[in-house]
Amino acid sequence: MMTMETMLRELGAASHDFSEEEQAKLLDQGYLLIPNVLDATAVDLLRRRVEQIWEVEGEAAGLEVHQQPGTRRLADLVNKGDVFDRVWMNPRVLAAAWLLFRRPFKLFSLNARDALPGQGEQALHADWGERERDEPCRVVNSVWMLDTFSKVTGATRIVPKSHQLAGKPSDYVADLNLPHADEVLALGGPGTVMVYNAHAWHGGTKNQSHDHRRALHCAYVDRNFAQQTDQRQYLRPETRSRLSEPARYLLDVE
Ligand SMILES: O=C(O)CCC(=O)C(=O)O
Repeated sequence: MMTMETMLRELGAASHDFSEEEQAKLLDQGYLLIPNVLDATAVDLLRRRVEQIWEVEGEAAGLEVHQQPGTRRLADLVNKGDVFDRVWMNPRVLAAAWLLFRRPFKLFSLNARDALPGQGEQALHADWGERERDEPCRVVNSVWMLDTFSKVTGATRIVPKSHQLAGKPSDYVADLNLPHADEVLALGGPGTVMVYNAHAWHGGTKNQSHDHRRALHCAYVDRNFAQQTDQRQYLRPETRSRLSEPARYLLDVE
């Protein structure tokens, strides 16, 4: 029978070591930027594929989860190309997620988000409801930069250490749309990934450039909770036919 530990070992995540500094960043600050997770060829393949899907899906793009004014979104990317396997099964990101969870987890969702020029700003939020005092990490997210994330292009903002607070962001902040005094921007070139404890308050900022600001969001959830995209419901036969046993475990479609 597949277990969490076997899955991590078979997908190559068990052998990933993070330095003390990286571990502190992830566990204490709540996020870690990992450069060069994707090389230029992989970024190009992913950009092409998301553009194809946007073209084909048109007005319906993103509907499986939600659409958002000022952005183009996509959902259920597990079933929309094997090019995405390198994302949701990435050993380094899975190893980082394991550091945060330390308990069995599964894929929550794999989505794309493009903040359109002049738009894309979001209120600070956590990707979970109110956090109980001492509640363990229930959700880990990762932002995969397909374009450069800068102050101008609308990098994601995140408030370090906010994942440790009980309750919800509005218990602490009067206007969640304003910049927060402690927020930092997740800056990086295409191929960089920010992994974060998704109880941490974060949000998109405005894309002030004339270009795309595309990203994939790959999230994992404590295995005892529901997925955002129910993989059993959405799994296509052609996806199932290419999945290894550990991949099926990670999707929870065994
Ligand atoms: O794409 C981003 O910069 C962050 C998006 C985000 O946090 C969300 O859509 O919930």
